Amino acid sequence: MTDIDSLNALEADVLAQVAGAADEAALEAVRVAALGKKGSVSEKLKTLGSMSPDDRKTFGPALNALRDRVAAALGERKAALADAALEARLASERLDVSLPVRESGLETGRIHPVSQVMDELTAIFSAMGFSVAEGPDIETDELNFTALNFPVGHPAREMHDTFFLPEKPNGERLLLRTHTSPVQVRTMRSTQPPIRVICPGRTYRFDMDQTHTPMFHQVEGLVIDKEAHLGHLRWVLEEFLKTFFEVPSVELRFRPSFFPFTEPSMEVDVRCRKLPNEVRIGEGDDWLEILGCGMVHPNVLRNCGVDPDVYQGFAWGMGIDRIAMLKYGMPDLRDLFSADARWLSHYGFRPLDFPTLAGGLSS
Ligand code: 2NM
Repeated sequence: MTDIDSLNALEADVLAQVAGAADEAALEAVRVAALGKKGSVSEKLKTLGSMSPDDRKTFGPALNALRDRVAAALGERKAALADAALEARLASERLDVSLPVRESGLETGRIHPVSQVMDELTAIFSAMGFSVAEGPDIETDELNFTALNFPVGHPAREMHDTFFLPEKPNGERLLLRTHTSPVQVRTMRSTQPPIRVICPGRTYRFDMDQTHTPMFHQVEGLVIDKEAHLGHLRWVLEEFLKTFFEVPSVELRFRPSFFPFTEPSMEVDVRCRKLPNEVRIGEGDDWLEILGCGMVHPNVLRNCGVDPDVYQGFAWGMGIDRIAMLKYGMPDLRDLFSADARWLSHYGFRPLDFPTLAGGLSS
């Protein structure tokens, strides 16, 4: 039986629970217990159907008004709790705007000096009309040796301490390239002369001591044209070294040498001053061996589909790691590959300072 007193008692009880709900979750539980499908208020509303018409006239409006007041109270309490929660969060989460800004990767990241020097080489030789070619680190014996006039069984192959991959079932033995010259072979075989190309990249030799690492970086250059000669080679090397070391002039000394892929072959020294903690290029009374070069051997041209009776060319090769150390005063070769973040933050370059001839290579 429903009467006004029990409705008043029910309303007082629900409103007391609404007022007492400590957070939004507790308030939701109160809402479900009162207005949910089986809630106390909903159950009362369901009794209207079985009432006499007179009772329904009395209790219908009373119950609906009760439900509306409960709903309104729930809404108000919910808003008050949300406000309080926000206030508490604002009070607890404080931002100290005087703290330094956390740097992004663009600020803290550094370009490795070897990458920087490769970018410098690319900028310098591009300005001279060279393009850049790359090839795979894993090569065939034919491309790394045979095409380059290192005959099978020739002792010249032993000058390179080669890393070989396990022999394949067909007897082929791939290797880690010992120089970037196979890229020049690929270029000559795929390109009609004239050719002007540099090939920077990783190279591998089984050698490890104070001045050698089993992986190192080389850049080799190649020019093929009808009248390319040693005078052009000398000019290219001088221009390159002047620009790279950012000095007004360099002096070179050519000594006869031997490489299987060039004839004649030469080793090149550059005039320098050796100081206790640095080497200054372009001045002084010392000489520093810096690269090897020569006229491309006719056998190599033939092996690469270039007619040696029509074309000739010159090539050179040098170690990138060593010229990077010389230019940027890094004393120990092994530091280049030690992956030490502190070393890199000291010797590395900012990512957006890309070297250009116009903007200054290293400034
Ligand atoms: C060197 C020294 C001399 C060289 C020769 C060639 C090719 F493919 F044209 F035959 N590439 N690189 C070369 C010549 C490399 O490195 C010390």
